[in-house]
Amino acid sequence: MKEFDLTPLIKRRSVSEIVLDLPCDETERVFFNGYQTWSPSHEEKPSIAVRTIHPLVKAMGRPWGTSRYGDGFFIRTEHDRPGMFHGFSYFYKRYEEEYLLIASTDETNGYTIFRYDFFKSELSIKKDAGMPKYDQALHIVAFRGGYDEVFDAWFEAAGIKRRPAEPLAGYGSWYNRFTKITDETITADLEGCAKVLEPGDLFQIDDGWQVAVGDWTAHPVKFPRGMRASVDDIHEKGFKAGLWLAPFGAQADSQLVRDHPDWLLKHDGKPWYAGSNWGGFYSLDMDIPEVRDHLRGVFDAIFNDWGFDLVKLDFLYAAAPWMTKSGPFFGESRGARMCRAMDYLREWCGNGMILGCGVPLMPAFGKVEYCRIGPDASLEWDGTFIQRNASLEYPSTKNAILDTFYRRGLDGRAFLNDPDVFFLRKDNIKLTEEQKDMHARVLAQYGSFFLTSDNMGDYDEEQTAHYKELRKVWTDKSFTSKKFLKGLKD
Ligand code: 9PG
Repeated sequence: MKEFDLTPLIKRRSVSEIVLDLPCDETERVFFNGYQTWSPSHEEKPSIAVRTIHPLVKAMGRPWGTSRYGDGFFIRTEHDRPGMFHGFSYFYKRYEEEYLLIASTDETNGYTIFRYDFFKSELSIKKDAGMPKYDQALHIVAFRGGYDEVFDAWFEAAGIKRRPAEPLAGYGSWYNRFTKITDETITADLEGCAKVLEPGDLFQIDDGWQVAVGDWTAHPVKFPRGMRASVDDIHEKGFKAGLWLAPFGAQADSQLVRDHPDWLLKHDGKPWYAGSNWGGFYSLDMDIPEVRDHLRGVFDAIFNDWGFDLVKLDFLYAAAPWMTKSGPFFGESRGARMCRAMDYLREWCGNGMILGCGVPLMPAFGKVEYCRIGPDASLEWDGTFIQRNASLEYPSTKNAILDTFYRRGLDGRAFLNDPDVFFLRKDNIKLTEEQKDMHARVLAQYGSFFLTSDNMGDYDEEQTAHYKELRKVWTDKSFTSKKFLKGLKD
């Protein structure tokens, strides 16, 4: 496919920015890719006001770092202003089935940030560059055509190939028991899964197994047998074993923070607080050689001593909130830093499979086998009132469905998309039967990961049959209705 020539649209340009004259009308839609995994990434009517966090709420959330999950601490937006959009690494506008895709071919020198002003008909494309000693240039391409055509052309032009991997179905422990997992609950869930899942499926242990975030050893009371014993049990049932961790995070009350306060990433001389989870956590500075040695050792234990097949690497955004402020990479941009973090992870994990999560997407392209492409599924349809208003990256089944659909172009090109889990259970869930079914069908159709977080041992015959039917949709991609978009969107 031939590149689309943007030259006639250029209003102004410099090395690191292009401003295009790009009128849009109400019959067209624009797509902006959110900062990271959990960020809303939807097609929108160009004249609407997208959701932003109220400035007062943002200020109130400061002690909890509520804007540090997303780009709210470094991107300025005007609250409630219609016709203003921004996003990262790729953008498209659509008229019916024709797409104009403008996308970055290289983020190793920084993020490509798209900002659109509908009322001015202006699209600015700007490199979030580092200091002048680093390449400041935009690297973009544009294509016009059908959805798959333009995405194929982009990945071809960028020379990005996904890592070979197979789609995975299975179970993840988070969305039922959350951190309240123990050797007993894992064993019980494993027995339940063995009744419904198939050999080769994934059984993934999520947050809650460790002593603390930062202290990546099995919790001695919750997992007295150690993690190797769980892996052996999982393998015995014929499943692949997965383990969650947040390698660039350290919770405030961890042993790591007590022993090595010097390992924390500093910003303006203070440790960078990366979010409120686990009573608050900090970022580790990967430019400290001891931090890299430590993490290399953590992955060595997980893959080689304990025998896990896959790691779910979460809260990865914490590695690169700012331009690098010290060390040999002084002055590199935040996007460059994030790309480098992904290279380290790839190196430390060797050929072990990685599921990326909480990560700016393009730095993960071709680096991880699987990547979460949306927010956490929530037990209520659209999160809680506080969650909805505090952050854009909040757990929401509704937003999980939308991101799954609107980021489907990445699936099988950048990595295999993980749209997060679905639910068929009847207890500990506030979704209606209809919502659960629609959610599961959209995930089955547009995702390559197909996990539930139910205790499958509790499924009755009807639920088991429902699971099997959905699983067939997942393998055959036989669900075609787009009715779910009605009611979620215009
Ligand atoms: C474990 C969980 C699960 C889940 C991940 C991630 O914006 N937030 O406050 C926010 C917190 C947690 C979170 C997502 C967003 O969940 O996506 O699958 O592994 O961590 O702690």
